Amino acid sequence: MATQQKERLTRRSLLHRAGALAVAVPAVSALLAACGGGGGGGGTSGGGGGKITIEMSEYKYNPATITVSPGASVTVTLKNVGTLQHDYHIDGINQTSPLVDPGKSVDWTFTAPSQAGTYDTWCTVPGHKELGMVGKLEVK
Ligand SMILES: [Cu+2]
Repeated sequence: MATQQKERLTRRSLLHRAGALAVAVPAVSALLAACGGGGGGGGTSGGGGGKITIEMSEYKYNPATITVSPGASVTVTLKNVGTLQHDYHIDGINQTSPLVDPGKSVDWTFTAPSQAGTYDTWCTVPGHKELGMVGKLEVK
């Protein structure tokens, strides 16, 4: 009985340790993913070969900044994970995606500005830009 109890204690502390690991690992992957957000653009800087997914919700884009090559034909998957319609407008070249319904994804292709620089992006649904639904398109 005493042995059993000891075993149970040991197992519990192991579980405890495993639990701590389980908590720590996603935190690290989240950090990596956050860093990878910019790095993910690395695939796209090749000029349209990479795939960019932008999650749209109230009232933000994730990632907020994407990086593309000058003049590239870029296809982004606009995934609306929110509860309202959203779209994606690029300042300077005045291109706007179709409106995306909640829970839907749309693949939208645009031609990146030929001039390197940072362009503002925002949602054209009234009020959303003011509520912070803005981002950046980095062209380099
Ligand atoms: Cu919006």
